[in-house]
Amino acid sequence: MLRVVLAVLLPMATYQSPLPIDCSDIYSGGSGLDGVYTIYPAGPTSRVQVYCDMSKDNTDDTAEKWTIIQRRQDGTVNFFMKWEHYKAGFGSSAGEYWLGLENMHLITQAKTYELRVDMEDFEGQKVYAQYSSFSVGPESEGYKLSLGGFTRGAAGDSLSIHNGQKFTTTDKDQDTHSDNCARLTYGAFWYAACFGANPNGIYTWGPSPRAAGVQWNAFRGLEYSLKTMIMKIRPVAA
Ligand SMILES: [Ca+2]
Repeated sequence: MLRVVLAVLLPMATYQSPLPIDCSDIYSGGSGLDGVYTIYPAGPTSRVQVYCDMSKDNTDDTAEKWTIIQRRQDGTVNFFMKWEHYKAGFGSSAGEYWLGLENMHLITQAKTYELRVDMEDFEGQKVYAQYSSFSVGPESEGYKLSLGGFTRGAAGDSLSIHNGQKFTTTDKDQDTHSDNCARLTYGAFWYAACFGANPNGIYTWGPSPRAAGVQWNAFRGLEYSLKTMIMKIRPVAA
């Protein structure tokens, strides 16, 4: 008798619990540990592996449930990739990766998110920059970046000049420069003409005479390629 009841109830229970679209949903579902999880930005058929930063940090007691959308840390993944790769995402969710513009668009359509960029240089300085909101428009609008104001962080603001820009890759020029910024800087980003930050630049281990590294101008300038750069988002608390 019990077996019959369960058979009826279980599919209903599964149906009623929505699939996670970000790490805050996974956290709400009872998983509080850092690590790789599966999210579903476009429904049941769209499994996406993502790294969740669930741990609290020293700067903010509530800093947890972050969904990592981009991560550089050791130069093991080639980020000088074309449009289709930046659209779909690439790399390894346990290591370096880009979550993909389409996934970013779908996720940030569903809720209001804030953005934090963590970074570290090769001398051990760790800083961050935080922004009040972050969303990515549809492909039909060039995956345009909508960024809220800089709120805090010792890294300083190097991202505001990218607000409102479309995404540019080496094979798709949507920047405001007469040339292609992705080709000029060996990266791919929401370039203007060209950038204050170049998170997807070439991994070049520190001093970098050409403006082509993993850079954040307000922190170490345009001739220094950082050790780590991590972009992560979480829903703004209601
Ligand atoms: Ca251009």
